[in-house]
Amino acid sequence: MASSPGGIPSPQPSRANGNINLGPSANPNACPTDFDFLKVIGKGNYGKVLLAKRKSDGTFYAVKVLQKKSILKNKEQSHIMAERNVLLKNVQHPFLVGLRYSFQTPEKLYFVLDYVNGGELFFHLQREHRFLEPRARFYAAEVASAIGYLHSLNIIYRDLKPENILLDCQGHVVLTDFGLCKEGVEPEETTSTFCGTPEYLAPEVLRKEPYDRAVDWWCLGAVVYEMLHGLPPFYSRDVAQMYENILHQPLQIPGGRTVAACDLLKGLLHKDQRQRLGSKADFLEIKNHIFFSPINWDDLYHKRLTPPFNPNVAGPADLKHFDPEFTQEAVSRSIGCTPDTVASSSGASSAFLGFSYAQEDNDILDC
Ligand code: ISQ
Repeated sequence: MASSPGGIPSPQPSRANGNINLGPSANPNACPTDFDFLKVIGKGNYGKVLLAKRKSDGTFYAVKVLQKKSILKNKEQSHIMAERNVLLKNVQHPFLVGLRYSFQTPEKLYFVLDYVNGGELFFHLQREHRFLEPRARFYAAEVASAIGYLHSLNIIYRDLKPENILLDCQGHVVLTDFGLCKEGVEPEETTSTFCGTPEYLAPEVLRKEPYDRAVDWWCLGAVVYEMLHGLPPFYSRDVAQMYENILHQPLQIPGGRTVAACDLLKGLLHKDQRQRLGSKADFLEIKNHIFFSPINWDDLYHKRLTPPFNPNVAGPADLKHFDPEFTQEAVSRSIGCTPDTVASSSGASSAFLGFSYAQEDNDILDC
């Protein structure tokens, strides 16, 4: 079996039945009927994240369900494949969501992820408008630790934004949504494909220039800026104006913040990626910045630092921190219920041979 850069075996399609050997983490028998799908807890361009209870043991998971068709239409299949591989590589890191296993039906992809119920950082930020520096520092340090780890695996996260930063039940950061991660990027390499949220786009990305891991430090700067000031840097309601601001407007830092915080923001939000904080020694430069001097990075990694905010959840099924816009939406009967056609050698099914494929006679039996 071939190996990916992180040492996880690359998915190899078995020609006989379209199944794939995913190694020890594969669950070839998994299928949608293993779960009760309870609530929609997140929605993205290509699918939904559902709170699901595994029938066999009552364990809660966040199951990400993606329609193969819509992904294919948007030519995003390579991103999705990257997502699965990246998640498989990252189950070891304390601040990255763990992928337990993945499987597919002819029409859909399923990612069985750890369920994290402290809510989105964005949700808490919207409620409180902005955070004080110690709180912003704690989240920024946990995020930076995760990003540094991804970089050590030659992975660029690319899509760091508050919506992708969750809190666990204790208040620690958990990064999700690896759909835009770029795998196998060596330190000297750059890559020039991108789709992401405009607010956080780095100038080199807007200019469609090749970019490297420094793009993630720009995004960290954008998130820190928003945590401290309540709005993204260079923000304008007019998207064209915002692009213009990102490219040409000098960074404006409102008053009332420490010199260390201002210096960090200036360093991370440097328009020239070669002069940006983190562009030379990567995570080490961030770790050593004076803003983070109160952080003991070893304690941080081992979750020995008490989170500045306790989400106070009653238990694993407590959804109080999820936006009602998501949690009140009925779970579509199509989740696991579509009468998927039998996998064929062309079209949507065959384009996703990187997933374990649980053959079902007819998904409609799942309901
Ligand atoms: C895990 N727990 C809650 C929500 C989630 C959203 C996306 C990915 C993983 C998640």
